[in-house]
Amino acid sequence: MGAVRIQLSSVRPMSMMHKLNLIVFFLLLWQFANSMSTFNSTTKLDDPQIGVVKSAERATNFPIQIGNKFYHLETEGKLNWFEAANKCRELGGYLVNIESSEEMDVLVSLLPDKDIWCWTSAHCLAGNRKFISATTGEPMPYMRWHAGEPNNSAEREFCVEIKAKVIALNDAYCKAKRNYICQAKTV
Ligand SMILES: [Ca+2]
Repeated sequence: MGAVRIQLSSVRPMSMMHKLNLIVFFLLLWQFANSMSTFNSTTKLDDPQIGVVKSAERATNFPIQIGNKFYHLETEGKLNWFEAANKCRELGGYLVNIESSEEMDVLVSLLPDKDIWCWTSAHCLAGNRKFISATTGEPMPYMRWHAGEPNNSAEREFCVEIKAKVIALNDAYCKAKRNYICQAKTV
C-alpha cells in the first residue's frame, strides 16, 4: 500500500505575483464591503420606518416625525373640526390623513392623556355618509372604527375623531371642541 507523501519541496514560497494578486483581492473585498454599507444606509433612508424621531434637521416646523411624515399634536387647545382644519392650514399642514394601522397606533401612543379625543381629516360633510379625507379628497387610507361606530348619533355626526383610550375612530358632531392632529405637507 503506497503511503501518502507530501513533499515539502512542493510547497513553494509565495511568488511576488501571488502576493500582488492577494493584495488586489483584499482591496476589492474592502471596496465591496464599503459599497454594501453605503447601499444599506441609503436603503434605510428610503424605507419609511415607523418610529418617533425628533429631528433637528427638517423642512417643517412640525416637531414629531413618524416614517416620512411630520406631525403637530395639539393636546391643549380645543377647536371644532372646521377651526381645527383651518388651524392646521395656518400651521402649514392639514388635519391628519391616517394611512396605516402602525401610524395610528404610534400617534395615539404619543398622546399624553388617554382621555383625549382628536380630530382627523375624515368627514362625510357631503351628506352621503361616505367618509373622505379633507386633506386628500380621497377616503382616508386606514380607518379603524370603534365598535358600533360610525353611528351618526342624533344624525349630526359628520366628522371623525380618534378616541385615544380605545385607539379607534368615532364619527362626532363637527362643532364639538376637540384636540386635533395636523400633518405637514409632504416634504
Ligand atoms: Ca359616533
